[in-house]
Amino acid sequence: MNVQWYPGHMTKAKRQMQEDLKLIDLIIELVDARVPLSSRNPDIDQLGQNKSRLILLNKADLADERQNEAWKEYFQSKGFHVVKVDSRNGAGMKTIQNVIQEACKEKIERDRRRGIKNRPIRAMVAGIPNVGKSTFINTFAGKACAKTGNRPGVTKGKQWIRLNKNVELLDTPGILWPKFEDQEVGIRLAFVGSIKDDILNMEELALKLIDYLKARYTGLLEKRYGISEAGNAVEILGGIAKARGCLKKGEELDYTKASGLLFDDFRGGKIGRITLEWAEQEKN
Ligand SMILES: Nc1nc2c(ncn2[C@@H]2O[C@H](COP(=O)(O)OP(=O)(O)OP(=O)(O)O)[C@@H](O)[C@H]2O)c(=O)[nH]1
Ligand SMILES: [Mg+2]
Repeated sequence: MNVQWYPGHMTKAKRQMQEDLKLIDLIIELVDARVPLSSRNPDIDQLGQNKSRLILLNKADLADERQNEAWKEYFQSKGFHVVKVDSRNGAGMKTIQNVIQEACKEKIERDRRRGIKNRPIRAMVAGIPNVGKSTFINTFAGKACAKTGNRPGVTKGKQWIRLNKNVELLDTPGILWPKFEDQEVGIRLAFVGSIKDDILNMEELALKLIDYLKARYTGLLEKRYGISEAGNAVEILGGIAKARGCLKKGEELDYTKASGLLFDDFRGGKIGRITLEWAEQEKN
């Protein structure tokens, strides 16, 4: 988890992905519903040409439901199949089965024309670190899954998980690299916990989150902490510190502790269902 990506890592991951893609029909791409664009991999569209594509808005339970719908439409308008899911409690899993058939309609047709019967759809799960790939695979595959063992004839002898008679899943999730050029992307990924906290200035980050919440989700901080949102971000963070008794020796407010607490609450969905980038802004 929380892999640090260097150019060498990215080259290696890209090569691995290219190899894996040769074996599959469908890419199941997980994105974090709170940051659906920032949590996408910049190269996947190019790498995944000619493959059926399914985007899962994972952690939909933590994101704003109105935005979930807006993002679903957004990706559908770009030609993707989309399902909202909560991989922890399994919401959305039943829909996926049908959507997979729909997404792979052409392959199924092609097989039929060639007289190939019952060749399962082969899929792989891909996404950036911490987006929920392992959780999704466990929930989706469930207990019924059986590893189908090495396939003869496949160079590397990959392991497959048989989900049912129609679908097989490549058992190594493809870990993708996020985009790094845009600092705002890095900040949003840090908000949701996809970048190591200890390399970041948590207080600075907390102030940014407070500014965003105050503007876009007015009143949620007031409600959670019983504080006023009237002041600037530093004052609000001070208010949270006071409300939660985050104090250093000598009664001085402990902003670092308050920042940690704010992020624990935010990432745990305690402040509310919050989306950090809005689909409306991406329409054009
Ligand atoms: N609330 C919520 N939490 C989720 C969901 N899916 C995954 N998580 C949590 O997100 C965290 C990361 O999940 P993993 O499944 O380990 O993510 P991953 O993509 O396999 O991460 P790497 O193996 O590091 O690439 C865990 O704490 C999960 O419990 C979801 O749909 N909703
Ligand atoms: Mg994992």
